[in-house]
Amino acid sequence: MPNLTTHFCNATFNNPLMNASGVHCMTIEEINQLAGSAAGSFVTKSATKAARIGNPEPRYINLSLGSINSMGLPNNGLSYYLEDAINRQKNAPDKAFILSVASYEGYHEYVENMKVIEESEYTGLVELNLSCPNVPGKPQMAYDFADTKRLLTDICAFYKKPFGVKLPPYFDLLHFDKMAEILNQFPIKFINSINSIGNGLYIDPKTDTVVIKPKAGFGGIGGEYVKPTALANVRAFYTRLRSDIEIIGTGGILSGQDAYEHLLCGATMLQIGTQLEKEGLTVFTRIQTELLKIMAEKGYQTIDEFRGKLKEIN
Ligand code: RRO
Repeated sequence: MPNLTTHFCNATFNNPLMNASGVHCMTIEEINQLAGSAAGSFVTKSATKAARIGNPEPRYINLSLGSINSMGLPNNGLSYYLEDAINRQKNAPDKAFILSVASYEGYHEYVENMKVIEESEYTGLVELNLSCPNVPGKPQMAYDFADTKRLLTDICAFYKKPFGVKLPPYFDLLHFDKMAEILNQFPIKFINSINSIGNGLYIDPKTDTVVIKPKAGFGGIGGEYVKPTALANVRAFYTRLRSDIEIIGTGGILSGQDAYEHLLCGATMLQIGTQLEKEGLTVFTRIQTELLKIMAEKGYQTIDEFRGKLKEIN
């Protein structure tokens, strides 16, 4: 019988499945439910310095092929998630998870937030979200290559704990080359690829109306729509990043086959956003069962036997 044991950033997990940040991780109650679920680990809602209520509703809509959102970084503030993370580390030191941190104000808030974490007792993993597409007037940091390099330079000058970056999708091979070249210069432990595909538009055919209120209906697209883009991003970075930088594959994971494909492209952990929102916490057991079945059919005992081994046509 195959097993899904996963090693990621010096920690061991029963399986590679996690929530994607933003789904089921806003409150300590939701985080506790994730921690007690069949997921191998979890990530918290991207936190800003101050708590935020986010954009006006409706701001998240499930679609038949995925979802569209313009949440606008609603969260309970960094100190809420950081205090909870410190408590969790004390109570269950062998259960690793990821604290997600973002910025509403821009460049300087990213630096300030990382300073707060560096000076805290928390020593676990941090995901620096460089790709929120939904703050009106604020571009996605990781689409600005020069600013991303400057920000990582500033942060790495003082930040000495393990961290990774959440990236937006890229669509050009030169952009993969450029971003990988930047990331390879820094002691990051992982990347998470991809965030939602920013600024899509969905129209209700019955009413000729957009379906979310913020930003005239423009929002981040997730789910089935984004799987080919997500797989391409995971693969592109797997083949370009230093081998010690691990990859969290996110985007379009609805089934064991989708999970298998992300692993084949080189992902180590796997995050589920839209499908978790649609199906609830039982998604984790279902996808594990489906993935184990695929592995058994292909004769694999462990994920390490096939991770990254996507075949090309010669
Ligand atoms: O809160 C959001 O609007 C949001 C964030 Br921070 C993100 O990183 N990705 C997304 O699709 N929505």
